[in-house]
Amino acid sequence: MRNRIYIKDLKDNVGKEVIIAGWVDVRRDQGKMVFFDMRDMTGKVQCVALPSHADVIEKVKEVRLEWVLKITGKVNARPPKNVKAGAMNGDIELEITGVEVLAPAEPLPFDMSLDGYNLELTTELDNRALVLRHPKVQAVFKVQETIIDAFREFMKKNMFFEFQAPSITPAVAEGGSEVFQVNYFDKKAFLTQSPQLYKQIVMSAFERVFSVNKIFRAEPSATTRHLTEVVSLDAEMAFIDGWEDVKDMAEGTVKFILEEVTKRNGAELKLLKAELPVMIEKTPTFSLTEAQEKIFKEYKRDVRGEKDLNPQDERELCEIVKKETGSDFVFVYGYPTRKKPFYVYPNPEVPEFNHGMDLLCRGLEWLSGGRRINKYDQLMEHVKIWNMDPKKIKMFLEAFKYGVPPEGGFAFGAERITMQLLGLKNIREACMFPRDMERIDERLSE
Ligand code: AMO
Repeated sequence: MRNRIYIKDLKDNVGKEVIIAGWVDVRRDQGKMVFFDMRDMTGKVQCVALPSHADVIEKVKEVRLEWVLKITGKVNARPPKNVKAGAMNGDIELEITGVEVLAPAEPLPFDMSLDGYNLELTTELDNRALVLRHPKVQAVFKVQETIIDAFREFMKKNMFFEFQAPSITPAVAEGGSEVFQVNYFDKKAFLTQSPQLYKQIVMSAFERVFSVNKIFRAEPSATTRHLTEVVSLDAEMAFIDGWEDVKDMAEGTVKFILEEVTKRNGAELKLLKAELPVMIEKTPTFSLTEAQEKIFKEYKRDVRGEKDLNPQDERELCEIVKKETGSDFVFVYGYPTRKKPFYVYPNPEVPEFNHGMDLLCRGLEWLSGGRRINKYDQLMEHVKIWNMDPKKIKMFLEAFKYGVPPEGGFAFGAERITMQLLGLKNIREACMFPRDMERIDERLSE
């Protein structure tokens, strides 16, 4: 729009006539005057229609919340008694001299004011298009934007190459039944569960690689921490000495993300009353066996020998570590080899346990990764034991035929980090358009 200025720039135009455009955010009628706040992508400002502009008063009388207006007006300093210290544009207001309605809006179905907004999650999701205008909802996705941005930035700083992974795949990477099958012309294919095999192929040519892409998991249960479509932040690196190098890179990535969110999202964190998790100098790290011992010792609950940590174990371990060290984060490594995917590297000293790892924070898994098998013969052995069809992963195996250095990598879901960073109760709040068993925009049961 020609000649339009952004609301954030009004303060530099005191005394001048300007044009702004945006939405009506709050409306207040006071006697013969009409006040309303206008909102654009840069902020808010109070506008006032004075009785001296009879034509303007007549026009703005019909204006309601969320109407889209183009306003011509004079930027005035507010009288000292009306100054709102600390608020954006708290010391100025726009005296309306002309108004054009660009689009009217229907009456709002619920309270969208800053403090009055209080919706059940299902109502929020049913009304996503409107709710996205609320500053608290926007704050969540602004933080998520930083998380993804910071991941990219940290990877590039460390010489990782970004590639695009395919979403349609001939084989199941992670195993298990949590996979969507799709009709692919006259054949069957799968929506990718993870770019795992592709990041390993690309790593074998580029050394350090990362991708930001969608993964799909046919999660058959409705939990507060699972989605069926996830933004996965994936990394893979060659020439490692051991799984600890992967752990250090994962730790550095998370640390950088926390720093960037602190730097860029102060306003959003304040609005959401969010306190970021604490990462100490060296994140505490335990083998699965040690973690289970800790839980037994502290809570007298015997999970020793179990193949994995269940949600209660994850919560309790995080509580113990927080109490002992102040860290909200903890790494767990050394899972039973047979319980994890075929590509994970078995510990040469104790082959029943592997060099895979998870990063937990505030009672939940954030990230998985570890060292991978890089020698072709060992990989083929695992392909056999895991009952994989080598024809379906021919391209992956081919990379390893021709020499691949010791390597590893990790991945984490952008929604899960967003949820945990901000202390949200449900992962659906951290996904703009969540897909789950019960919803693809609309509720599937209806
Ligand atoms: P994994 O299956 O543990 O590992 O997934 C990695 C991370 O992705 C996120 N995530 C999910 N988030 C929300 N809903 C889901 N259904 C969901 N599934 C996964 C979590 C999890 O920690 N290939 C390996 C990674 C690797 O080894 O590099 C993998 O996919 O944050």
